Amino acid sequence: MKDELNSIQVETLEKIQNAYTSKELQDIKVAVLGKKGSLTSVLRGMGKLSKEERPVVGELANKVRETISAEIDQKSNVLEEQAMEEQLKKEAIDVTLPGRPVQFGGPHLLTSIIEEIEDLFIGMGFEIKEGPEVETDYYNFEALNLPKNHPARDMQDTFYITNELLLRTHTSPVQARTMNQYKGTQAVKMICPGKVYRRDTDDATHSHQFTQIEGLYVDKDVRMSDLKGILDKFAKKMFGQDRKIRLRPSFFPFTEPSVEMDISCKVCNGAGCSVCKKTGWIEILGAGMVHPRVLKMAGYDPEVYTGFAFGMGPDRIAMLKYGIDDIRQFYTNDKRFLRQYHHAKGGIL
Ligand code: 2NL
Repeated sequence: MKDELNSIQVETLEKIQNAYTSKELQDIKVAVLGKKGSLTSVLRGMGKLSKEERPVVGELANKVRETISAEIDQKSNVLEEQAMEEQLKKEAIDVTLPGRPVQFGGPHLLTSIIEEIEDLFIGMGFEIKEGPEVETDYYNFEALNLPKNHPARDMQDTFYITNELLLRTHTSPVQARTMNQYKGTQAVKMICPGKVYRRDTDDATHSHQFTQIEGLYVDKDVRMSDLKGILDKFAKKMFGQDRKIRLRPSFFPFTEPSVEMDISCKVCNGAGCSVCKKTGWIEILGAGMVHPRVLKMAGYDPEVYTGFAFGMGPDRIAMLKYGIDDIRQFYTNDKRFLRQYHHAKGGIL
């Protein structure tokens, strides 16, 4: 029996030495010290021993168990430590490695231009107002002195949804709505940027959807000279202090008199080039004094109130400013095109 115990100890210690995982160690423990383990079954047979032999073998058996237990515990600690070290090695983060590059987005060129224009007019006391893109026939046409059968209301130029509803063809209805809301009780000083729609076939210079910014200043005693002063300030801030402006007579159904504004060409400084089509001037916007009928329909007495209005196209301004020759570039979202203008300022105008 002593030999048996000694060989259990020797064999088990060797197995422990060769164990590589906690599971293997656990299996060894069960196989030797467990209920059906080899050491346990030896101890069970002690009943057959003589009185003299029993304590001697008992003592040896206890020693063997303690030795094996201690060895298992120690090996278990070693294995746990190894496992931990391996895990730490696997999960190690090298904080000195360079980060993965992140692609930043940026504002669309039209957004930048619109925000720049908004800032300039906010600085001159104008409010920004927005309105619906699906409009009524009344606010888009009727209220702006474009009565039924006016050529501008042609089905060929307008996206009609029903007889009464359409996609707005300009942002003026936002202004007509504002005036209608105030009903002649207070002044209006606003600009309204937004998307507008026309039934056009898309090509390099036409888009069925583009952007517009219109401005309106209605109060007692607003004059043409106020319009000229504001537009001159705007042109100089937007295109450079050395720019001159020029007003030419024009026609719009909602203004009387109506004008178009040019700025002197920065590319050739008036000498004539391809950008200004050899005229030395570049058309930037249309404007005029609000037609008395438009004021009256919105509840403003044209004998008391006067006003000016203007409208411009950010698409056209961006194309002129950056030498862009195809309006579709703004709407086809080729990131290589858009990325060029993420930090846009300046340009050729
Ligand atoms: C252009 C010309 C213009 C207006 C827009 C307007 C609005 C109201 C009353 C009177 Cl509510 N006028 N807007 C006036 C003159 C010109 O736009 O060439 N736009 C791109």
